[in-house]
Amino acid sequence: KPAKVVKEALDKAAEKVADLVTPPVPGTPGSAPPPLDPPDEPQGPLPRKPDQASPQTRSATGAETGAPADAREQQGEYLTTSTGTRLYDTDHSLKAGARGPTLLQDHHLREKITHFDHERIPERVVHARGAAVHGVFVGYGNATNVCKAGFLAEGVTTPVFTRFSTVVGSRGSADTVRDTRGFATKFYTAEGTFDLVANNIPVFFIQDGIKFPDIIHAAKPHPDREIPQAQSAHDTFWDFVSTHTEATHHVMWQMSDRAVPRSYRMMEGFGVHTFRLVNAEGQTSLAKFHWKPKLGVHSLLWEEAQLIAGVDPDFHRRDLFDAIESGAFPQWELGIQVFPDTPEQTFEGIDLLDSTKIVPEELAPVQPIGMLTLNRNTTNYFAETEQVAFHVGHLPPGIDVTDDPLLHARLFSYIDTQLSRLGGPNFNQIPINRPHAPVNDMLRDGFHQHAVHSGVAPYKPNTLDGGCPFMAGLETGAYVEFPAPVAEGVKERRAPASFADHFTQPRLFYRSLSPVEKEHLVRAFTFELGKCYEQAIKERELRVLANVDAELCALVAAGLGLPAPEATEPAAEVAPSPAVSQIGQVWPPDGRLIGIVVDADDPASLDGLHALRQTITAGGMVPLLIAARGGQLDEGLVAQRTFLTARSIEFDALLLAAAPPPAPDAIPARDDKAGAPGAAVDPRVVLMVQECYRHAKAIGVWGNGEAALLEAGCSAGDLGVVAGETPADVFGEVQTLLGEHRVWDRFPATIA
Ligand code: HDD
Repeated sequence: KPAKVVKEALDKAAEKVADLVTPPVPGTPGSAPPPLDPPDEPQGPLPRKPDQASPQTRSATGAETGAPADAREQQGEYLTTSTGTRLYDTDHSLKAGARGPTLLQDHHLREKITHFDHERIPERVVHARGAAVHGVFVGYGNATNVCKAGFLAEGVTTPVFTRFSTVVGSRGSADTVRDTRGFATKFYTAEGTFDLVANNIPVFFIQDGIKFPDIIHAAKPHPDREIPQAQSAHDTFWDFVSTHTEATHHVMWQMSDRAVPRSYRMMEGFGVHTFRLVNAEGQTSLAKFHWKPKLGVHSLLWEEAQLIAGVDPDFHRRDLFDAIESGAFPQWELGIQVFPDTPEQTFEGIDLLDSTKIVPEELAPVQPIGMLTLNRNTTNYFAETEQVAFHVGHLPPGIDVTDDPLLHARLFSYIDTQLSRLGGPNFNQIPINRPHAPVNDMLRDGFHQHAVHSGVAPYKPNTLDGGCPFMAGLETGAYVEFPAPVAEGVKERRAPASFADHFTQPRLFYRSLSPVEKEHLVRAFTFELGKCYEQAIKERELRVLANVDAELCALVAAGLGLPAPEATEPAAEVAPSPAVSQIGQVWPPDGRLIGIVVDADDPASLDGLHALRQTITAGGMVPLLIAARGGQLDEGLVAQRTFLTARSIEFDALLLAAAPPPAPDAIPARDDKAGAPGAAVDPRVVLMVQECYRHAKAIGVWGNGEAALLEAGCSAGDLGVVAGETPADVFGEVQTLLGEHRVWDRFPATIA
């Protein structure tokens, strides 16, 4: 009898489950509205876009895994639990009846929510906001006389992963804030990973790493209200740098255009420290690493950067991903400045162990030694960009450290930070961090251990595992620290006397800038100090600037409405370093975005656009048609932007093929203003022209376009405004103007 009862209960339950598993018939009472176009059975994975390959992976012991073992296709599989049990419903928790309480036994519910609760990991304490992509590095072979690292040999191709970042902001902060940019590259070399953890500014705030928490605490938002986000324009930052004058050189770069790059693709990178290179004969040289972008170094204007922070906070990461997706792969040459490895470790009187000093490129030219090409976007931001872990101590044989006290603190800090960020000591087993060189370490166990180590003797010496692993020697590729002499002396907390000059190089920087760059720098200082509340901080920073350059100090003081103090330090004369300036050269316009305003209702404004688009694309640039509405305009011509979605900041140059009347969604201005009801031109087009003009961008006009130009208060005779009968007449000259990035002469600087 009991057996019969059990069977009946089971049969009943089976019926219920069958009910549950049968999908409800859409449209029947009680059923939810059907999702839009749902696939009703598992499908094969969608074809990948070429840039969506998974990260290269190796097993934890370095063996190739072939198809990435950790890659998980989402499409085409049944939904399962994390242990592989197939699921029939993920939308409803298991309840005692449709309106009853949720049951604790619902493993899927608990697993799903628990995992979600733990999805976030601590963001990086600095450089939290970043974007990263894959690429390759090819050595030129000319560095082998100074460095034996195999990846620098001629034609050797090394996979790389490069992460760009801002320093101060949180993960969700805007890209275009005024800040130093990180430029960290992981080279997966055959001799072990090399991480070049660089910045886009060649000097650092501090000379000794023990001060890193101080500068970062000062730069981060105020501890009481946690504002401002990702800004240096606040009291604690200026309080610190005005009292800590070794920061002055870095502050000068940070107030310059370098701190608001136009694109990650248009930034230089600097290893900052001096490294020691060792060649195959064991001879050493000292060297500084540089990244030189193929597209030149270009910046945003401050007003643009501020607008972008609101209009498109993802501007830099979008730019990088779009460029790579369109096949415009950004490139940089890796270069080195090489210095003799003398006991003094100075060059032309400059202390090579002082990370607040540059060696002007005019004194020690940057010699190109290889080419970096970034050519593949990430597949999964978290798995790759968030979990990548760089370390300045990841060095291959041939590259060694010097005694720079900033570098030494970094050698400790980077491994330590990953322990809390990535949850344990096995972070180098995460796919993006796995070396491409074979790994045979004796590190064991710990959180998130992925390797299944065999053997019983992870110690040395041993006999039980046949003495394995063995030690390599110089001939078998061992990393042998160069036996550099250790400075004689006593233990002391003191900097060398040569670190004491805090003003000569800031002066060198200022005097090396072109007038327009000086003007931007003055405005940046005035803006940032103008945001401080404490009068004493502003006055103290003016005293710092007085020791840099009297003109700079006077201009900033005038902007703040304060008296300019006198210098208190003797000012050494300096020879300018033109290499520091980013203006005055001509660069390829590749990857620039060209906005073209057309009138969807005026077919004449589309004349010649097919050919124009081809010319722009063939020149490596991206044409974007802007019209009152989206969609098809003509055969093969689609409006990619509308007056609602477009803003001037997206375009490097603006072309006007029309003067479109106000669209129905335009907000009318006051009757006497441009864009008022009945006004000739849509107010957003007028604004676009005015902003492009203010931001010294090239403007091209033909056909009715001139009417839009006039409505914006500009004219065909203005500098950098190119007028003609047809697109073909106009674009050539616009492209030439783009080579200099902006029409700098439109607003001549007031500084000499
Ligand atoms: Fe640092 C991250 C660059 C000094 C401690 N640093 C970090 C990143 C870059 C730099 C590009 C982001 C790496 C990534 O994308 O994951 N840092 C520099 C440069 C420095 C410098 C060029 C000076 C020349 N850093 C520095 C010092 C210390 C640190 C002096 C500590 C004593 N840096 C860190 C860190 C971070 C970091 C806390 C945060 C996340 C990480 O390391 O992985 O350990």
